[in-house]
Amino acid sequence: MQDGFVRNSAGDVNWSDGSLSGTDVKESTKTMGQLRGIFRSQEDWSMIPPEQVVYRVQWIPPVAEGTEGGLIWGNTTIEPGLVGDEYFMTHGHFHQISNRAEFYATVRGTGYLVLMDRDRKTWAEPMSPGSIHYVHAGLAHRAVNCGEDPLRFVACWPSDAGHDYGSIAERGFSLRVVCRDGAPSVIAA
Ligand code: PAN
Ligand code: ZN
Repeated sequence: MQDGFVRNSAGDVNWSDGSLSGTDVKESTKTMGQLRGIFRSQEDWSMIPPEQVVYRVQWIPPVAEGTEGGLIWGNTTIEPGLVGDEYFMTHGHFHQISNRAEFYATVRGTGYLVLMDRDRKTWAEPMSPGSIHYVHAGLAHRAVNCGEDPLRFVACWPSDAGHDYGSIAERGFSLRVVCRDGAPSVIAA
């Protein structure tokens, strides 16, 4: 084999859980303390240790974040758990550039992908292993783990999409996913 003709340009995905390996893998962790104001009940939120991990994200940026025309591959693992009657979930965001879409695909676990447009019309798509979710450009998106095991999904988004967390921090989504009689229920917020 001649040097330079065959090489791996990004990294490796373990399809059994979506995890990534390789030299360019970035990682971040979101704890309960970092999710202040996201869950409905501040009182229930304050009873959970702030260092409790809610979710982890891994991603590979083959080009610098912010670069136009590139893509980023990543995954998210949301731990199982409840804040009062509300399931553990991601913060949720709009993309900063409003015409940037995204794919999510579930690897393990069950839950919902909550989607909301700028008029606050909100709906939810069930997530289960193998489900593919196209997040249309302009929609806010949040994943919710309704199962007893971690919810793991992979995602691919444009490298210049950016993350607008402020709108969600201020007003949230207009739907919440809560546990009613042991089963998930999607209710108006
Ligand atoms: C995902 C999310 C990831 C974590 O990679 O960033 O699931 O959710 P928050 O960013 O809302 O904390 C994605 O949607 N990227 O665009
Ligand atoms: Zn996104």
